[in-house]
Amino acid sequence: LMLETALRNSLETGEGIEVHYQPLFERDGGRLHSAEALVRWHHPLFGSVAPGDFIPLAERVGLMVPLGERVLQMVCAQLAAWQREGREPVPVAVNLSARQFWHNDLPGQVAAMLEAHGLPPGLVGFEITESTLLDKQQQATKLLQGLRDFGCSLAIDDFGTGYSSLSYLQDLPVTTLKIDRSFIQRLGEGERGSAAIVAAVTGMAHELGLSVVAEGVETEAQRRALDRYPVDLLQGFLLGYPVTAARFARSHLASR
Ligand code: G
Ligand code: G
Ligand code: MN
Ligand code: NA
Repeated sequence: LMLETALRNSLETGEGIEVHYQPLFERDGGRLHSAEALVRWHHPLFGSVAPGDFIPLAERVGLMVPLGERVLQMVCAQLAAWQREGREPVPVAVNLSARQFWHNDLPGQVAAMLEAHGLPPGLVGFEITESTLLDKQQQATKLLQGLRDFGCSLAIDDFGTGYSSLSYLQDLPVTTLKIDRSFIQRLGEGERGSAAIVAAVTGMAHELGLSVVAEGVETEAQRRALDRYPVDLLQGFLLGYPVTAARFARSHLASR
C-alpha cells in the first residue's frame, strides 16, 4: 500500500520517473536503427524499484494508463528536444501493456501527442506482446491499423513465449517481430531445438515481410550464431545497455 501511494505521488509530480533508451542496430553494417524506451522509477525512500515490480503494481491498482501516458509524453518531449538541439533522432519504441493498448482511442492520443510535440510520423513506435492481441483479432487489427496510419512501427515483443502462431500475424498490420531473448540465449549455447525455432520464425517472418529483431544478445557466440538466420536488427547488452537520454545522445546520436 505504501508503494502504491508512492507510485501515485511520483506519477502526479513526475518526480523520479525516468525513461532509459536501449539502442537497436542493423545486423548487417551495424548502423544505429532505433531505440526502445524503458521506464525507470527512483523513489527517495524506496530507492530504485525494478519495472518488473512496479509495472505489475501499476496494472493492479489502475495506474498503468497514467504511467503509460507519462512515458509516451516523456519520449515525445525527448525526441522534440533532440530535434531542437540539432541531433538526428532515431525512432523510439514504447512498450504497451494490454490495458494501455485497449484503453479508449489510443491512436487518437498518439496523434495528439505527436502533434503537440511537432514530431513527424514514424519517430514513435510501439511494442506489444502476443497475449495482448489474443482473442480479439478484429478489434486489434483496427487499432493497429490506426497506429500504422501515423507511421508508427509496431513490434510483437517477446515473440515465441505466448500462444500465437505465425499464421495469425499475416492478418495483423504489424511491422516487426522481436524474438524473445530466451531463444537467443539457448541458440548461443548451441541448443538444436532453439536453432530450429529461430530458423523457422525468422524465415517465415521474412516471408511475411516483417522485420526481425533478435533481443537479449549478450555474447559474441550468440551474435555469431545469429549470422545464419535472416535477422535484421540486434538488441542486447552486448551492443548497448539501456541508458539515460543524455548518455544515449552522447553515445549514439550525431549532431547535425
Ligand atoms: O527495463 P526492464 O528490462 O527491467 O523491463 C522489465 C519489463 O518491463 C519488460 O517486460 C518491459 O517490457 C517492461 N517495461 C519497461 N518499460 C515499460 C513501459 O514504459 N511500459 C510498459 N508497459 N512496460 C514496460
Ligand atoms: O519485455 P521486454 O523485451 O520489453 O524487456 C525489456 C527488458 O530486457 C529491459 O528491462 C531490458 O533491460 C532487458 N534487456 C535488454 N537487453 C538485455 C540483454 O541483453 N539481456 C538481458 N538479460 N536483458 C536485457
Ligand atoms: Mn520490449
Ligand atoms: Na522483449
